[in-house]
Amino acid sequence: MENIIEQIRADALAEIENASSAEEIKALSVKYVGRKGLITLFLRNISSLPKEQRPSAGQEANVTKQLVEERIEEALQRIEGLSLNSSDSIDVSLPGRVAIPGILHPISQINQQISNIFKRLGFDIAEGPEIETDYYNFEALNFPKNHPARDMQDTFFVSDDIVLRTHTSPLQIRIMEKTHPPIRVIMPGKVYRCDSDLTHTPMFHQVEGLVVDKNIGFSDLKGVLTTLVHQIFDEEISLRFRPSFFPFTEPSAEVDILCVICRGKGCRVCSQTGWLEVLGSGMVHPAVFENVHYDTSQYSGFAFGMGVERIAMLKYGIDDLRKFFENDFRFLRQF
Ligand code: 2U9
Repeated sequence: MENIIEQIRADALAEIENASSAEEIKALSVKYVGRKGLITLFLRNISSLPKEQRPSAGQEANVTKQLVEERIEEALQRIEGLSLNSSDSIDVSLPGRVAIPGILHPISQINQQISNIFKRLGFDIAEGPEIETDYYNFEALNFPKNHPARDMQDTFFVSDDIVLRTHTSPLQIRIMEKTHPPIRVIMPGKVYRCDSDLTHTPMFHQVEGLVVDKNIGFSDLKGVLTTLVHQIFDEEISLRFRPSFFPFTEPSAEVDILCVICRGKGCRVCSQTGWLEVLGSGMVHPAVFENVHYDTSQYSGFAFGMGVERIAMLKYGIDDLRKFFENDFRFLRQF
C-alpha cells in the first residue's frame, strides 16, 4: 500500500514541476486532490485495508495530500507571477495618466469677450474674405494710389491689384454697399501686415466696428468706446481720447488707458507717458460714404478698430506677442 501512495506522490510532484500553464496545474489539482482525485480516492479506500495497515497508510496519504496541495499553490503563484511580468501586462499600481482638459486660446477668449460686449449693445457680427482687391482694402477707404498713408500698412501683395487684407475695414465697405443704414456691426478677423518683432506679427487679429445712422455724433463714439474699455479692463479705469489721423475717419481719435503698470507715473511699458494706446477711432470720412453712395446730408457714423493681441498683452501683462503663436501649453493654460 505504501508503495502505491509513494508512487502517486512521485508522479504528482514531477508533473507539477513540469507544468507550464495555470490550466495544466488546475488539471493536476483535479487529477490528484479533486473530489475524484487519486489521493482522495486512496484516502476513501483506506477502510478496506487490513486494520494494522490503516494508521500508517492514512498518515502517509494525508502528508502526501498536504504536500501536493502546497506544491500546486506554489506552482500557480510562480506561473501567474511570470505572466504579470510579461511585456503585455498592465502594472495597475502605476499612477494613471491625467487627461488635461482643453481651453480656449487667450486670443479667442478676448475675441469672445469683445463680441459679447457688442452683442449686448445690439451690434451684429460679420466676417469676410482675407484676400481683397486694392479697391476694397485701400481705394474705397480713401487711400488714393501712391498716398503715403498706404506705407503705414506694410502690405502683402498677391498681385498688383490683390492683397492680403491689412485691416477688416474692406468688409465694412462691402456691408455698406449691400445695406441701408441703420448699421451697427463689428468685424472680428485675421489681418496681415509685413512686420515682425516683439510687438508685431505678420498675422494678427483685429476687431473693427461701424455705426451709421441719422444723428450719430462724436458723443456716441465716446459712449460706446468708454463702455467697451470699462468692460474689458476695469469699470474704474481712466481713459482719454487723443487726436489722431486715419484716411478713413475725420476727425480721428486714439483711445488711451491709464498705464496698468505705473498708474500714470511713467514707466518703460508706457514709454514714460503714463498712458497706453488701446484702440483707434473716428467719425467716418464723407469720402468713404460717397464711395458707397450714402447721402452724407442725412447719415453720419463712427468707426473704430483694435488689435486683439495688443488688448490681451495689456490685460494680462505679456511683453512678447510671439508667445501667443508658439502654442506652448504651459503658457496657454494660464488663461
Ligand atoms: C470704414 C470706415 C472707417 C476703422 C478704424 C482704426 C481707427 C484704427 C487700428 C487699431 C490697431 C488698426 O489693429 S490696428 O493696427 N485701427 O486705429 N480703425 S478707425 O475705421 C473705418 C473702417 C471702415 C468703412
